[in-house]
Amino acid sequence: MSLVNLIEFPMLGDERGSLVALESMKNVPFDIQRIYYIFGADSEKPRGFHAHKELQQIAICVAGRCRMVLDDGYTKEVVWLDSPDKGILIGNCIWREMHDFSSDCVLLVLASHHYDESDYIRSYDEFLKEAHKPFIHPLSDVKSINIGQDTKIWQYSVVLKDAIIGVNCNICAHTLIENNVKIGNNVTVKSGVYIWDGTTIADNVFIGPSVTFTNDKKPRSKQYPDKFSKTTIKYGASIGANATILPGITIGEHAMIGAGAVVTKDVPDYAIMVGNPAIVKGYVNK
Ligand code: T46
Repeated sequence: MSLVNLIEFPMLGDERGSLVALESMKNVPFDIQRIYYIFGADSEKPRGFHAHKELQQIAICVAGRCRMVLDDGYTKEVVWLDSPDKGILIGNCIWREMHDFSSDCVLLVLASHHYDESDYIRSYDEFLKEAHKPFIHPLSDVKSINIGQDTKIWQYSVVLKDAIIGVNCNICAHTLIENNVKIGNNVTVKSGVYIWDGTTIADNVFIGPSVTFTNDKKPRSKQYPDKFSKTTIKYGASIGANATILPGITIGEHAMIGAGAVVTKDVPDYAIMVGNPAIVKGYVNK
């Protein structure tokens, strides 16, 4: 999706000249709380260099032109503002810079909130942190604060306090992650997966929907083993939908576990496992 969200305002012109009307919640998608304008800006002195936590704005060059740079922490885009009937909508958490003001430039800005310095993020590093902060869906229950940047945790997922989840993971809806669980970076956990104490999942692992992990070889209600068996899924392994991983198993790097397989023994690196009990069907190459 482009960062440049231009709004074209209808020109209500006639032979006497042009007129543009800006109306809250009509052609301006927020309540206008403040209007300011920048003029007499020095073309050699760029402005902006900040983002806002909440503020939404529309900037319109009602005279002259300037070059705006927008940055969402992933990509940058450049747009020339040079027309009084064209406004750019700048959402929250977008870094903006204004450059190359023409001497006649008047930059009009409509803002969704009153001026509040505490809403500014003026350090680029702080902005990047904010832009890449994990997304925790409001319908999830995430107690851990050890969730890496760019990770997403979706609806009806429960993550207990001591779980550790790396960067850029996708933890889909309806998952449970217990305390003594360590998940690396770039891991996908599809829906319906419960990850119990004693499980370590390395970087780039894919866990398909409804994969079943276990950590107790002889489960009895209200009788607990001295310690729960450990499960280790190594770098780049994939586990197909509905596979069951019995307690104490290590799955090797890049291994591929077929859908519905029941894994009863450690899996070598690169092995393709299928069936119940799962057997080596072949090997994937790098
Ligand atoms: C933005 C870009 C497009 C106020 O007291 N009230 C105000 O409403 C505004 C906008 C600014 N100020 C004070 C704060 C500073 O002491 O005016 C001074 C200059 O503001 P700033 O350095 O933030 O100006 P720009 O041109 O770098 O940025 C402005 C807006 O602040 C900002 O929200 O998105 O224009």
